[in-house]
Amino acid sequence: MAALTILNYPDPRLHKVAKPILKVDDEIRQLVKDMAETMYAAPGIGLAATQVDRHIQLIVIDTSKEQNDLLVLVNPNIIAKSGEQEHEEGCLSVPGVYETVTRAEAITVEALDQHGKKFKLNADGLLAVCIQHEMDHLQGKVFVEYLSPLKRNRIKTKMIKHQREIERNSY
Ligand code: K2U
Ligand code: ZN
Repeated sequence: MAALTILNYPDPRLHKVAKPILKVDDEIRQLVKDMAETMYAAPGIGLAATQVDRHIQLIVIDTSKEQNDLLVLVNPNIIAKSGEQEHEEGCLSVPGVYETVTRAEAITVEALDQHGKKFKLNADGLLAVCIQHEMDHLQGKVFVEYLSPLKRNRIKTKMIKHQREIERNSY
């Protein structure tokens, strides 16, 4: 198992659009294990492959209290959505920033599991928020893009300073 490096906003690689996975094989299953380890260690309740610089349609999520109920979504598609909810969101690629975002209250998502088996999932509340947040990542979208340009630019400046600090401390 390996903990992976999470890209930090405004890294341009976070804006790459992920490609569909054509074969769910052992290499994908190993990436699932590594992403899950990275997510739990962060800690977080979701992680998209885009965030670890792998531009394929793969998401891991665990919204359980015990952090022992991993959900893996390969090539996910939202086939239905309803209602609206406002929720405070964070992002492992934008550390220390929490802002309210409006998203669909309930969704139905179709995906493959880590063995390539198709499944359908109805989600609402926090799970629906998390799936929509992660699917945005696969489209190259970071949640700060829902904020005003003023707020987004302040966050970008803060994150660039944060990245320079990380690089300064790593020498
Ligand atoms: O994409 C990510 O960076 C993972 C997010 C998923 C998430 C975003 C917004 C709302 C819920 C989940 C991280 O897990 S952010 C950290 C976090 C942890 C617990 C609850 C909310 C956010
Ligand atoms: Zn995120």
